[in-house]
Amino acid sequence: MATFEGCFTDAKGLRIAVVVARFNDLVTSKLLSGCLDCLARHGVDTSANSGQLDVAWVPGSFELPIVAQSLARSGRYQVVITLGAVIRGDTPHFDVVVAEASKGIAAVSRETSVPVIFGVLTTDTMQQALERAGIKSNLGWSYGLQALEMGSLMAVLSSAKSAS
Ligand code: INI
Repeated sequence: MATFEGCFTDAKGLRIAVVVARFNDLVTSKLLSGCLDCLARHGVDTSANSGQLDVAWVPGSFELPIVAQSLARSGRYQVVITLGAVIRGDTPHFDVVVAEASKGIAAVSRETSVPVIFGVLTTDTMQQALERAGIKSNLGWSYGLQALEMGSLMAVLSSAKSAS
C-alpha cells in the first residue's frame, strides 16, 4: 500500500502563482496578505524580486478562471491560488459570479492537472467577509497552506508515477 501526502515544510522547489480579484479589494487585499504571510513562514520567497512567486490582479472573481488557466498552462507553476470575495446583493448577480468562478476554477484544475486553490469567499454581507479576511481569522492563510499541500502532493504523485 502506498500513502501519498503533501508536506508544508519543503516549499523551496515550488513555483506559485496567485490570482487576486480587485472587486471587494478591502477583503481580497487582506486575503492576499494572509496568504503571503503563510507562504513566507513556510519558506517561500515572497520578496518583490522573488523567482518563486508571481501575483496577477483581475477585475473580479468572474475573471479568475481565465487567468488561472493561462498561468496553469504556462508550465511555470506547480500550484495556482485564486482569491476573491463575492458578496450577496439584491440581484441574482451573486449566483452567476459564484457559479462561473467555482466551475471555471475546478475546470482549469482538471484540464491542466495543476492544482488551483479555490480561495473565493462567498458571503451574505461585507461583515462576514471581513471576519474571514482578518477580523476573526484570515482564510488567506489557509489557502496558502492548502496550496503548499497540493503543490507538494502533485510532485509526490508524479515522482511515484515516473518510478513505477
Ligand atoms: N466580482 C466579485 O469578485 N465579487 C462580487 O461580489 C461581484 N459582484 O457582486 O458583482 C463581482 N462582480 C464583478 C465580476 O466578477 C466581473 O468582474 C464583472 O462582471 C466583469 O466581467
